[in-house]
Amino acid sequence: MTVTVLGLGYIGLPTALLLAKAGHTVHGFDVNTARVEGLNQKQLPFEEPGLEELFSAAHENFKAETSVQPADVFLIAVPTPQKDKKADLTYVLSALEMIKPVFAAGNTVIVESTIGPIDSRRTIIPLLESWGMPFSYAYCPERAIPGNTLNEMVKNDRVVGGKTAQDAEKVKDLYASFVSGNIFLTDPTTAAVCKLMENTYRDVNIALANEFALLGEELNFNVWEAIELANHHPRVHLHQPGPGVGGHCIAIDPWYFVGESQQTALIKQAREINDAMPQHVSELVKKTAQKLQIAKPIVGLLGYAYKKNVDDARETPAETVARAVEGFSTCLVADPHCLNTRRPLEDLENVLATSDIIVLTTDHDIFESIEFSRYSNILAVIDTRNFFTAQNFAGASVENIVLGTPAK
Ligand code: SAJ
Repeated sequence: MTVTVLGLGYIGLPTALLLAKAGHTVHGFDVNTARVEGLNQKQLPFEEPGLEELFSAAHENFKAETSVQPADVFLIAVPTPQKDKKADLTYVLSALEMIKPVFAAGNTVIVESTIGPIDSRRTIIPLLESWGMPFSYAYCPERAIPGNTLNEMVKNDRVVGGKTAQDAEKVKDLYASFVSGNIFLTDPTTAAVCKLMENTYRDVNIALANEFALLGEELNFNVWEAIELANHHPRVHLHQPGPGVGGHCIAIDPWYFVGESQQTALIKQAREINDAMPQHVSELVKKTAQKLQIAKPIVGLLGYAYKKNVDDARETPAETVARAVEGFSTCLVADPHCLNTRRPLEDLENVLATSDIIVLTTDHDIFESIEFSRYSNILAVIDTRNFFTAQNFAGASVENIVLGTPAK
């Protein structure tokens, strides 16, 4: 098959390369010409385990292009930001506009971008129908987690939502060329709802864990220990509290239900609980500064990425924590994983050597070796992920405040 992949980001690029490695001829298209040129000079635009090796194995069948090439299949993996609690389809619609001039009767369009529950039925399929040619269509939500994208793209089960049963079968065959997991067939609306439910499930459960963390601080118990013990029950799988929810999925997708229906009280409440966590972390910092009697502390945030061991800072709660903390402190942020962020980041050693209060925002492995005894300037550490151990504090006289545990 010849496949044109539109959008060479966190999902589109690995998908394009997996298709190329499976033997398809793949044209990658991105509106960012610098990214296209970079790829053709073998420069990858972001970090992802195994991506470099995959790129070397696949590059003979893959070419990045600055215009949309004709193909049997057009796969759309462009961003769908949130706008008014709905998926903003601007980039999907503009990708479709770019496909139109090269589209031929019988071609297939696949959308992988996260869209609202009824967007295929309400907008995308009618638009394709208006072109007046026979076509196949499927909505196939991506399910890969940043940091383990390649593995999950190959091994995870997939849901293919075809406009017709034949469309679904056709698209299943394409995915089966690189997916070893099961591929389940359904209609586009069910496929979209399924994707949004997966991330909403996680968001609601993280909100529950965060609420338990607030209870831990109020009622004087250690939420981390309580969750660990509760999870020994065979039917309980509590999630972990933290400084809030980031990333381009869990913090956004639940809104796509809220934007379509009034019957979303729990989903909305969970979003609000998780969105309030950065402010709570900032309050912990403020209280600590007051206790230490430092009028304008230097606060060092460790970690800017939205989760451990990735360079991805989309919707990161660390940015919200930093903005809140800046109201009463000088805030420095260090993250050796993140290189191209809008916020200027500081050198890790510099942050450790100058801060009065350290806040662990992202549990990157590289922070495991920090020895607080080496920095006499640090008076308190606020750990929002229950990350540091006694080893990090050996020989140090630092107050260790852990989110969701009794105030000392
Ligand atoms: N987090 C917590 N507590 C937890 C788990 C996560 O606070 O117990 C936080 C993380 O620190 C992070 C955020 O939630 O800030 C989200 O991280 P994540 O690792 O749970 O998920 P994502 O956003 O990286 O990827 C998710 C995945 N969805 C599910 O696990 C249901 C992935 O499979 C999807 O492909 C992806 O969303 C997507 O694109 O939709």
